[in-house]
Amino acid sequence: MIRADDFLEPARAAGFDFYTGVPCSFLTPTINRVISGTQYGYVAAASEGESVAIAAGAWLAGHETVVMFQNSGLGNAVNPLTSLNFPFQIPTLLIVTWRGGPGLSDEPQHELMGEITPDLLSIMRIPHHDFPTSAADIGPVIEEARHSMASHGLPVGLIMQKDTISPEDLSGAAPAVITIGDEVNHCTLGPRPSRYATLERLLAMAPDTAAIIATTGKTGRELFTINDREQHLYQVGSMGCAAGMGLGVALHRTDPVIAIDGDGAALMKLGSLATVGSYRPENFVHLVLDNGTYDSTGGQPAAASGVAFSKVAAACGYKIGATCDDLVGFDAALSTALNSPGPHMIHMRIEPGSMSNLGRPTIGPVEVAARFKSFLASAST
Ligand SMILES: Cc1ncc(C[n+]2csc(CCOP(=O)(O)OP(=O)(O)O)c2C)c(N)n1
Repeated sequence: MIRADDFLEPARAAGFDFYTGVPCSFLTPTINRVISGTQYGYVAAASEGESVAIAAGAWLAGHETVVMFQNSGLGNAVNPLTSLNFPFQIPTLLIVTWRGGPGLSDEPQHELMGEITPDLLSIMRIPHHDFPTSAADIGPVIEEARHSMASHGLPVGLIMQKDTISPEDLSGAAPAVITIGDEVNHCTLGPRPSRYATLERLLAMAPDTAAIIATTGKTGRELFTINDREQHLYQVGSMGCAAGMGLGVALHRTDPVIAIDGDGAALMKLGSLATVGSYRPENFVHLVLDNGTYDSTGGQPAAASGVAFSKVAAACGYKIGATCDDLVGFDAALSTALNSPGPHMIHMRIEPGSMSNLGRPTIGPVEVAARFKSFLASAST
């Protein structure tokens, strides 16, 4: 067995300075040590897919990241790993435990994933190695992972077996206390604006220092069509990951970060509201454009139309959850969000539909990520 610090300290020296994930009993000592040591930043995610998105945001904001979870959760992370990290070339060091691993008598729910864990990583083109089990192997493994991530821009996996790390106590981990936020209702119940008109208004009001992350589908395409700027990131895939990525960025700057969701995408990773509400980045604005449908795929009714996103957000610890259904209310909600400490949720009820001459980003994801990263690096804070 090695000690958690035998791995964490050389990893820190190699530049890994941001940790996120979801616990597994095989990871308990490592996570306990990361949480207890003030030198390591850790964000507890609500799902493994969300942790991948949070790490992607932290990487865009200039950090080298480590994502830790159980191999069961690798299933939850397949979508962002394949449709966010891969196309945008966003690296992270994945520590994946190996429940159901070789020679291990484990629970039935781990049997199949235990068999396929290395193959699943390989099939996702994620290079992987055994997590080091001796002190002598740690340096070379970290160095090789760092080198691979820098040269290919892709995640690297380390598969951790049971009892690799000696026990560590958990200390200094005060549970996040949620303070229920306020709700504000600006609704007039009149005709609703389009997504396009709302995005135009957003761009007219947001300062140039704001970083804007748009969810998959027509939201990103409309944003691109209105104006294409380095401070925009169009999430072409990873449905539901806008808030997670936004959180990862927002925790590392003070200028505004605006994550634009659809109602379908927000429902897909509703747990992200709780993560945002417990880490409470004051500069975070979460805009849900709610047309009640999966508009981008043909207007099918969304899973749960009519959800009061601002109530959910306030209950999860957002400072203010505002609901609006016209541009006057939107102006008021956005002005508050940009000029007072958040996190803020703006639940904007809009008409379904899009413009006829809708464009698609002509700039590829790798370039979008690179210029967004350099925007974040060059912006004042
Ligand atoms: C994980 C995943 N599931 C499904 C899709 C297909 N898909 C792309 S956009 C979209 C609809 C998104 O709906 P919503 O978030 O409400 O935004 P809207 O299209 O209404 O603006 C769907 C289902 C996808 N890209 N990824």
